[in-house]
Amino acid sequence: MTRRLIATLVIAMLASLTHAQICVNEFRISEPGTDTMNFVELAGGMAGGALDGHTLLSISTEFNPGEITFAIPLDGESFNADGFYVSDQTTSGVDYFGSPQAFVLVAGFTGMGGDDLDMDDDGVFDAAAPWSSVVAAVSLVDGDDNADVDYGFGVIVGPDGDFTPAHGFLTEDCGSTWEIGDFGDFSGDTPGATNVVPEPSAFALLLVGLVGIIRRRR
Ligand SMILES: [Ca+2]
Ligand SMILES: [Ca+2]
Ligand SMILES: [Ca+2]
Ligand SMILES: [Ca+2]
Repeated sequence: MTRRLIATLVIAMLASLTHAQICVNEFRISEPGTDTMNFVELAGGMAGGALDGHTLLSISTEFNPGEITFAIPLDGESFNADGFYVSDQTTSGVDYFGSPQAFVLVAGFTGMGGDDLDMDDDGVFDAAAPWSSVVAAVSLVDGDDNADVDYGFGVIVGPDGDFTPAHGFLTEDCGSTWEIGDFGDFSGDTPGATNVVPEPSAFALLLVGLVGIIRRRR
């Protein structure tokens, strides 16, 4: 291998590392009673990687679609040693609405919280979006009669019956399959740590076994 080729390969490797596949990995937006445990978890970052220049947005996709309901600047923040970053309610002070919204991690944000990117609510941003790039995004939907808007962020999670999922997580960190968690049970919440698919309970396994027996008898 020539030195030039080796240098090119090293540069390509470094580029792929600095642009590690960052994802929105888990979220909680509601719970019984007063919300205290809202969070959005990012994963796939470099250990200790800085989030300077990045902003976490919540963009409404149902009521006044296109409104940047929350804009959380991440300057000074960084991924932990395992590549996770959690924006939680305690530190951000943000209590997300329990309605359809998109979580969008952007770089180079030039807008403000409260900006409405879609004044005529036609599902298309009225002007160039106020950021330089989308790093990761996920859209939450519900199952009610109010149409949800899809701004094309790619990944859609929900509905949970008629509701917006209160808790959602990828079954593998930065994988491709979302699972909807429980509204009132936080035992499956893993902010800042690897996502875990809960083991089915003994009762659920018993039910599965019974269904199998009934099916075999038919
Ligand atoms: Ca709007
Ligand atoms: Ca529009
Ligand atoms: Ca809806
Ligand atoms: Ca997690």
